[in-house]
Amino acid sequence: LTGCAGKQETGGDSASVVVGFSQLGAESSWRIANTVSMEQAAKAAGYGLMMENANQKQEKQIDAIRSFIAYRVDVIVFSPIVQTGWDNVLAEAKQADIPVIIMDRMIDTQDDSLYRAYVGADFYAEGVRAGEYLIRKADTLGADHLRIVEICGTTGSTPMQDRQRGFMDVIGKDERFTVIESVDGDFLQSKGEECMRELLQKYGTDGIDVIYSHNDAMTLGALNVLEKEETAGSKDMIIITVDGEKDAVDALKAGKINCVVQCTPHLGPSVMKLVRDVTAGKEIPKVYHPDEGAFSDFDDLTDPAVEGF
Ligand code: GYE
Repeated sequence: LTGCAGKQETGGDSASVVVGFSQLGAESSWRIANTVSMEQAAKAAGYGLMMENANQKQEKQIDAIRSFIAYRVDVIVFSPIVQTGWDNVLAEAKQADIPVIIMDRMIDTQDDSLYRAYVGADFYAEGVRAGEYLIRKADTLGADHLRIVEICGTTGSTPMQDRQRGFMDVIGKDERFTVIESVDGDFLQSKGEECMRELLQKYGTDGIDVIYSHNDAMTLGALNVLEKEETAGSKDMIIITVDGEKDAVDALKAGKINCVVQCTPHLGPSVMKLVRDVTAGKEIPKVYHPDEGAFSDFDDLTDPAVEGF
């Protein structure tokens, strides 16, 4: 087992399937819940899970995938931090005849024989939901000029690109809306705070009407900054966020956030079902998107279905 020191193995026995899982990091509650979902689903299926956490470094993910190939795991699962730069290592996996399942974020490649399946959210649809909420809100308020700041996730990642594209496709041609700035918050709460501080310095609370943030961690960071500001008498901004972690849903119920677009981290069971089918030699679907929706201040927020993860 050279080169496999420090890997975490759970469940299964020597006769069972071993899944090599490269997680991209631990940047948010979403990610942590996703890791737990993978661990629990592997355990429930009786599979060994060899997991490596890359701490937001693509090179570490590539190293992990190479070590899974060397170890000859049965299936490789990974959540790519960014979209590009995977072709070589995936060609090595293919060469070694090890099926690859991409989970959560997607890759950008010309050769879709490099992976067997993709399981993850339709991030474009999430961006569309965020935009549709904003249109409805503007209609309700009768607003004719709304200045938007966008706090983006990790540059080059699928959720960042598609949440932006979906949103812009809905609001971009509507003259009531101007995106005055898009900043990179890297999906981190600390960066969300930093971005909000800088945006406030530049525009003041009076210069910003809408915050569209690509994940809850950054939104909660921004809220921390705004809450301090509020004591100095700031106005109400329309805040739209994505994920649906408990703290964000609670903030929605408390009236601090206006819309939470859902993105489920609970992908483990779907992934393990594909692992079962692919190791049994069955055909598997190439793309699987979980069902998702959104909660907002247009909904009855006392409904028990309005719940975070
Ligand atoms: O929205 C964010 C996390 O890739 C969908 O990554 C995931 C995103 C999620 O850091 O909170």
